[in-house]
Amino acid sequence: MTSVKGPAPPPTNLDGSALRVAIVHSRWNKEVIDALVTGTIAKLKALGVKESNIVVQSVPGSFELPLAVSKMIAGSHVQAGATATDLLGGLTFGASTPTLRPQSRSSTPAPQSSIVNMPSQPFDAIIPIGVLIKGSTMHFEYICESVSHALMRVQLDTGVPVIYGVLNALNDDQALERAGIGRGGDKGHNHGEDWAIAAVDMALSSRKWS
Ligand code: DLZ
Repeated sequence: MTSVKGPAPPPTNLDGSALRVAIVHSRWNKEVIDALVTGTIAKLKALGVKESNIVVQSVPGSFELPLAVSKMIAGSHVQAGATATDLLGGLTFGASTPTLRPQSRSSTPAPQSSIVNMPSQPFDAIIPIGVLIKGSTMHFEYICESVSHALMRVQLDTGVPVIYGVLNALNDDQALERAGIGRGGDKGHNHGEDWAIAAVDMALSSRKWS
């Protein structure tokens, strides 16, 4: 039996060509993060957002996302961070790692963003991306809850759409399936695509509402 759960089809008139969007992703659970960031960027571009108007930054873990989002919004009138063009044109998010747990210190680090400061259009939306996978302690519960509340607070305090791109998965398989890279027969669906749609949708609506 099919489920009733799921997003409605996106509006057909989403035109992101005038938008500037930021992605800030954590570096934990890199294989899943890489797939989600790639899916998000691909969908943003499919909706017309220019590669040069997609800024990508990274933070150590999901706990660091709210502060990064807050700072990026505050400084978003300047160009800071790598654009999707920088990343897709040379740097990559790194090779997939066989496990989902944090990379060992000897493995290749995720690319660091180049910082340049130039006047720029403020961000119309920001997409924090994190993958929390439940372990054997209460860590997961505390981080999931505090990060969710903090991201909502930044969104309401700043008036800039903050998309909820945090997966709270009970195990590796749930995380993989929600990034479209499931290891079973069904690869699942890349939620990064939904986050890109939500970002463009909210950015365009926010312009009308304000
Ligand atoms: C410490 C930790 C653990 C155990 N698990 C995750 C996780 O599944 N996903 C994630 O994004 N981050 C995790 N972290 C790191 C914390 O988010 C944070 O980066 C550190 O506690 C440093 O503040």
